Amino acid sequence: MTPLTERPAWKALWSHFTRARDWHMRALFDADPQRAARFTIEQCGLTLDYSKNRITSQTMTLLQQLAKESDLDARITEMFAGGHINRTEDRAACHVALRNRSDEPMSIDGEDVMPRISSVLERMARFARAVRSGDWLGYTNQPITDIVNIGIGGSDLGSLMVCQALKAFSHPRLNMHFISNVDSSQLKETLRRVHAQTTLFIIESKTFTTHETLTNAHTAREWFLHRAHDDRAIARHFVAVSTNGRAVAEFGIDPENMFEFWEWVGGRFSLWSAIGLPIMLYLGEQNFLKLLDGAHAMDRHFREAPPEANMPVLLALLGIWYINFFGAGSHVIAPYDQDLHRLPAFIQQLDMESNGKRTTLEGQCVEYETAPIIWGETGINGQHAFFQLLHQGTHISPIDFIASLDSHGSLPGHHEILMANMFAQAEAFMRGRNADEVIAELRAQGLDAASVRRILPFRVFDGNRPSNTLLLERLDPSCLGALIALYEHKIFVQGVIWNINSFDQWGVELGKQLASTIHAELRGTCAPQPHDASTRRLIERYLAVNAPNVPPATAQH
Ligand code: G6Q
Repeated sequence: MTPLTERPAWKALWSHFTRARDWHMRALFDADPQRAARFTIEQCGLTLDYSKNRITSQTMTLLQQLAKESDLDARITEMFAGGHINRTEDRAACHVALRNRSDEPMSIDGEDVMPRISSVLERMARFARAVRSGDWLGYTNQPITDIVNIGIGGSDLGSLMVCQALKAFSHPRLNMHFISNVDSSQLKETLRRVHAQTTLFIIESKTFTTHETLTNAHTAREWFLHRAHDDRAIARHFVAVSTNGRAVAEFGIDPENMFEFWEWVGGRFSLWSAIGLPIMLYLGEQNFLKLLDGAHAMDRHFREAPPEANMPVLLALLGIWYINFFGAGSHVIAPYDQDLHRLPAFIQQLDMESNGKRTTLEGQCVEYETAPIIWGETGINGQHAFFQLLHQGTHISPIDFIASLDSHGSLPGHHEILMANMFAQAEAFMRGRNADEVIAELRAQGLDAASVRRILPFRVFDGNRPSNTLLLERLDPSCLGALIALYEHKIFVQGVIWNINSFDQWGVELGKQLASTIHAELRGTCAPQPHDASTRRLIERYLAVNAPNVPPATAQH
C-alpha cells in the first residue's frame, strides 16, 4: 500500500487546499443555486445535507479519488467477507453479520455464522417474550419490573444509548437501569430504587474478567442473596452475556441463563449481538429486529453505493478534509433531541477507541493526524454553553447536527422551537455576521457611530464554520439502526484511509492491567511497589485516610 502522504490524490488535495482554505461558504452558496440539492443525500430514512462544508464538487471528487487509492472497495469487501481485518488480534470484525437480515450466508473462518446468530437471537427473543409477558417470575412469583444491566464501555454504552433513545417504544411495566461505574454510588442509588423480588440483573462482559463489572456484579449478587436467602433464586434473577462461558459458570450463573456472542464482535460494535439483550427486553423482539433492519439497510447501501452517493463514505471524507487539511482537532456531535442525549458519548467511544491510533498496519508511526476528539451534548443545551467557542473561538470544530423530523409525541409548540434553533445555528455557523450587517443592526437600535465603532469587532462573526445536518424521518428503531451503522462505517472508512486498525484497543487493555497492582497496595495485600514519586505520595495520602483492609503483617507478596 502506497503511504497516504505519497498517494497522488493526497498531493492533489494539498494543492487544492491552498485555494480552498480561503473560500467562504457564503460565496459558494451565492455562486451555485443548486448547491444544497447537489450536496444532499437521502438514504435509509436519513437525510444528510452536507452543503454547509468548505467544499466544491472538485473537493469531493479528489477526496473520492483518495478513497479509491486507499483500496477502500477491497477493504469493504474484506469486512463483509469475514476477513481478519482486525490484524493485530488476527480476527474478523464482522458485526455486519449480526444484522444480516438477508438470506445470504456469512462466513467467518470457513464457517457460516448465520445459524449460530439466529439461534442466539431466537433464545434472546424467547427470554424477552417471557419477561415482557410476565411469565418469567421472580423468586416470590412476581413478574419482573426492573432490569439492571451491569457492564462497562462496549458492554454498556450501546444498549444504554439505544434504550434511552427509544424509550417511547418501551414496555410500560419495565424500568431499565444501567450500572457501569465501580464508584458504588451508581449501584447504591439503583439498588435503593428496586426490589429484589422483581429485579432482573444482566451481567454483560465479553471477557467476564473486567474488574469494574465483576465487582458490581458480586455486590449486586450479595445484595440480592441478603434478601432472597436462597442460592436457587439466582437462576431467576441473574443472566449473563459473554463469550466466556467458564467464567460465567464460576460466577454462579447457570449456563442456561447465558447468552453467547463471539470473539469477532468488538465491544463497541456489539449492541447488535446478545449484548443488545437489554434493548430487546425493554423494546421487544420486533423493535430489536427493526433496529437490525435499519442497520442492515445502511450496510447494503455502504456496500453497494458508489463513493459519490455513499453516505458513510461522504461523512468520512469530509472528516478527513477537516482533520488532515484544515487541522481540525475535534468534532462535535450535537443531537437536537433529548432522547439522543447519550449519542455523543456513544459515538465518542466508537470513534476515539477505533481510530485513536498512531501506528499503521505495517507498524510504522503515522505522519498525519488520525481520529479527532469527539465531544458533544444535546445541541439546544450546547447553544447556551459551549457554542460560543464554536462561533467565535480560534478552533475549527466541525459539527454534526442531528434531529428527527417527526416530533414523536412532543408537547405542542416544542418541536418547532427545537428545530428552528438547530436550523438557525447551522445557518449562523455557515454565514457568520459581517461588519456591514452588524453596523446596520446596531444603527437600527439607535447606537451612535462612535459606539458602533467600539463594539463592532466583538459583534462580528467570521462564520465559515462547517457542519453536517442529519435528519431522521423519525426517531424509531429502524432510523436509529441506520444512524448507528452510518457512524460505524464512517469510522471504518477513515481507518482505511489512515491505514490503521480500527478494531483493536490496546489503550483499554493497558487500563485494565494498570490498576491491579495499585489496587493490591490499597488493599494491603502486597508490599509497596516501585512507582514514580507523585504516584507514591498519592497512594500514601490515600492510605493515610483509608487504612488497608488487610493488615500489612498478613500481606501476600
Ligand atoms: C470496546 C472496548 C471496551 C470494552 C469494555 C468492557 O470496544 O473494548 O469498552 O467493551 O472494556 O469489556 P468487557 O465486555 O470484556 O467487560
